[in-house]
Amino acid sequence: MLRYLTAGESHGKVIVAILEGMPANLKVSPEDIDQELKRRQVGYGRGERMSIENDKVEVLSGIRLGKTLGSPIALMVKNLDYENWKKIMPVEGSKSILQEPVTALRPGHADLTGCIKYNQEDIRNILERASARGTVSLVAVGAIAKKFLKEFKISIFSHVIQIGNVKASVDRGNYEVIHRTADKSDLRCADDKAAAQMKKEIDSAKEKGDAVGGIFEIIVLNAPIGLGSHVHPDRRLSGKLASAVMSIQGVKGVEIGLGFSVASIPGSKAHDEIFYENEKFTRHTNNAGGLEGGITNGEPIIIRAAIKPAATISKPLNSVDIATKEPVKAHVERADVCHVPSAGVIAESSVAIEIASAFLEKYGGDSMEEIANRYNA
Ligand code: EPS
Repeated sequence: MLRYLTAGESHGKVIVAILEGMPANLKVSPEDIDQELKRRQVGYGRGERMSIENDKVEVLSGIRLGKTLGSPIALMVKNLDYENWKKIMPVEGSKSILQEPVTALRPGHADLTGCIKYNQEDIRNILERASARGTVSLVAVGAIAKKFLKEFKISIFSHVIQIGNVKASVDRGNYEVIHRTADKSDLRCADDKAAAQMKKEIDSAKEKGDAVGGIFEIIVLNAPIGLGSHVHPDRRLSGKLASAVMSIQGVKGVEIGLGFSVASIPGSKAHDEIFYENEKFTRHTNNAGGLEGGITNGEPIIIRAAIKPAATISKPLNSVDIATKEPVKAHVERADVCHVPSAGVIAESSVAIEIASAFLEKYGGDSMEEIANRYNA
């Protein structure tokens, strides 16, 4: 239903995206998008790059007088750091004017797999696009999807529940509090005590020349019953959500609801009993994480993802030089020590795009008014 395409290298001129399929008459301003871009940039443990960038969108098409036209929406964000990389990232020129190629492979990055696949000798030709900088475009598109969902009172937020070995403890009965507290925290963690420990974990990784990963959780509130379908694998919303989150740089595990822990409890404890109260079907638990049979069941959608530590670490691992095949230490360049909080914001966008798409599939129309009529009916 919604389609989007992104382009841009980490130290290239710009990051761009085109979103197609958004209905007409949705109110969106560049500020709505910038707000989300700003949320993506913050987070304790980010590297120096974030003090250079100040991501702001330029809307190139698809929005007029503050409302979508139903036509493709083209978005562009400038890489301010490009000024410092012009000599390394020119579109034209010969090898001789470039810096030395990057040849020391980083374990855990796309360096080796990408160079072999695309027949490249300079790892920079791979790392520039593999970089999580590219998620700027995803978040810009996701901001519009979120704005669309908000019209139907569907909200999405994320919070960090683990950094390294430090785990947060939150009161799951109150999503409003989790949302508010996480948004105020520079680690996007709703447990202040744990957040203080998490910062120590990040500081210690930095001191050791290491990096640290973690787990974040995404919560979708007020999604109606019936998004997605059980009838075919590629229509299951659970699969689409897992794929969207798994496709974010660094994500190595995704779970929905109880996730992996469901394997160790009996069926009598695993499933959410059904009640009929106040003229609607209700649950007193949400182990399914809001999805049954690949379809939303009206409960909050709960997704968690584990993200590995960044592959660029200042105390580099043993590796091989792609040109000489000799043993070397892995390539080191400026990087984030921890990017788990940003990954949560990025995943909110991936999830928003999938939910908006499923919503359009069910209640679709060409204008917001048409969709609202169908939804209300
Ligand atoms: C990244 C390396 C760092 C991060 C970058 C992702 O960038 P640089 O190499 O310029 O220091 O800061 O993330 C962003 C720039 C961003 O906007 O999120 C990597 O190797 O993936």
